[in-house]
Amino acid sequence: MLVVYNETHRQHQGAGEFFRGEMVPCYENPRRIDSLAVYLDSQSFAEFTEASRFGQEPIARVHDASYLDFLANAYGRWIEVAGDCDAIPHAWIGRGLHQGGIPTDIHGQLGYYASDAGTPITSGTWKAVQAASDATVTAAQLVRDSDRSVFALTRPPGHHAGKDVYGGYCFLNFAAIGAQSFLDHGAKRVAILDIDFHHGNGTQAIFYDRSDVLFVSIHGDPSDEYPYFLGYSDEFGMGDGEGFNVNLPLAPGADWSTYGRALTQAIDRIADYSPDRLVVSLGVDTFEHDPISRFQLKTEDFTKVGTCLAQLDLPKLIIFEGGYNVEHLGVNVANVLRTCG
Ligand code: OKP
Ligand code: ZN
Repeated sequence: MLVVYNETHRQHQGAGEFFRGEMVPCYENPRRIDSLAVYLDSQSFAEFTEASRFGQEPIARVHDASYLDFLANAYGRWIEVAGDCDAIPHAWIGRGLHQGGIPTDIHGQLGYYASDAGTPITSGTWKAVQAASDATVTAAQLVRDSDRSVFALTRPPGHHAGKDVYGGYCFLNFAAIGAQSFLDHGAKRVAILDIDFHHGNGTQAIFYDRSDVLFVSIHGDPSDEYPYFLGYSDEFGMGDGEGFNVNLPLAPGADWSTYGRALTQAIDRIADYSPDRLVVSLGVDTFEHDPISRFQLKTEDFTKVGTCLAQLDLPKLIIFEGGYNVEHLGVNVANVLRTCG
């Protein structure tokens, strides 16, 4: 399998995230990709290639121009008032306490565009997420050209980013950028299967009123898991998108017997949609020893995940999302990639 890799991810390196009342070292850090890349490089099925440059255009197909302008300049504006440290908001919009305007102050803008306090903007964040978008669009192009599955080895993850909102370690939604890029190159129907432990709220929201993208997600029940406010089973899509959003939340502790059934359901729905292209948001934070998640998949279960995915007989654009047990990331991801077709 082709693996699109870029070094620039390293430029996004947050010092800490706010969790349980204190700053803790970021779970989402460059060691994740370092460990994963070393492992994949040792596997004969993985063939590394570099990303090409596509610039802002494919990003602007998904995200608002004003949001991209904010991301590009946020850190520079932050250090003028806060000094050389990561930018994190301290104030948010409360329900019913906002008429729609965007404040001019950097603190106000951080609160306007952010959804949580766990997603620091650092000096290199904008460079890193642009490079990750390039890797994604390169991978989509390689899927089209080669008719084979391609893995975009990127970080930070993307599936919590909405068209004008960041959070959950995510700034740009790479699954959405990849799906839109397929549509812009002739696909009529694209399915996105999100198997990260956390619900892909950003991806869902971006495509919620559209029928040209089917979004299917298996994740921890949001009533007691991040992202809390979306991911429930009664979210079916709206307008033209009604019937094209499928959430399969599972209770904490789900192991293969439960997870495998949900995956079969997800795959049946996707097969039924008969997409031209398939994007997989691959998080391996469903692993039993993930430090921030609560499913119980074992390393050998990821081979079963891949084998199930192989039933969808389409080349896949596979995007790396979550997975925070740095030591076991490589083997878990490789077990999916080796078997998924
Ligand atoms: C991103 B992805 C732990 C609290 C949870 C946000 C989790 C974002 C996960 N620090 N904070 O879906 O893997
Ligand atoms: Zn996750």
